[in-house]
Amino acid sequence: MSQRSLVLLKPDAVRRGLIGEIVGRIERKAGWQIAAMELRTLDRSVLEQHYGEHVGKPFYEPLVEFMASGPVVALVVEGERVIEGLRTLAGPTDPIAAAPGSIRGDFGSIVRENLIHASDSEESAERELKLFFPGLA
Ligand code: IDP
Ligand code: MG
Repeated sequence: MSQRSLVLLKPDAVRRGLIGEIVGRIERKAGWQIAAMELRTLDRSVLEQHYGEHVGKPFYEPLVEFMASGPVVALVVEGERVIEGLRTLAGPTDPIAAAPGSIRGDFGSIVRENLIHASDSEESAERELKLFFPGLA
């Protein structure tokens, strides 16, 4: 079941020099391909659409501010069950609860600054890919 997922390496990952480490983990999964990858600084309107489901929650404003605080790396990852697989690779939202071996479990300690975003379903992936890579076939 080949799928596509949108991944963002968040500003903390870029600032801490973890791009290579995290992209390397994704690259080493058998059969997965990086279909697109770009360093970019996100503006508020993109973030408001991306995180629309969280509007009104107490963590929403600081999250949007954090995500706009520096460049992110946006990637499209393609391959067998990448949506579920990338969520497993990332670990759960709270890095302290994330198992060692996962990206969040190995490198994070703060919920907001949890290094990586990965689409959580096929519907989210479709919406997020359109938002971040509208030109992709
Ligand atoms: P996910 O990234 O694991 O899918 P979501 O619940 O969709 O997690 O939340 C989106 C992002 O918002 C998280 O990755 C994290 O950066 C931030 N976040 C979520 N819950 C909290 C919280 O309780 N405090 C601070 N930041 C949060
Ligand atoms: Mg989410």
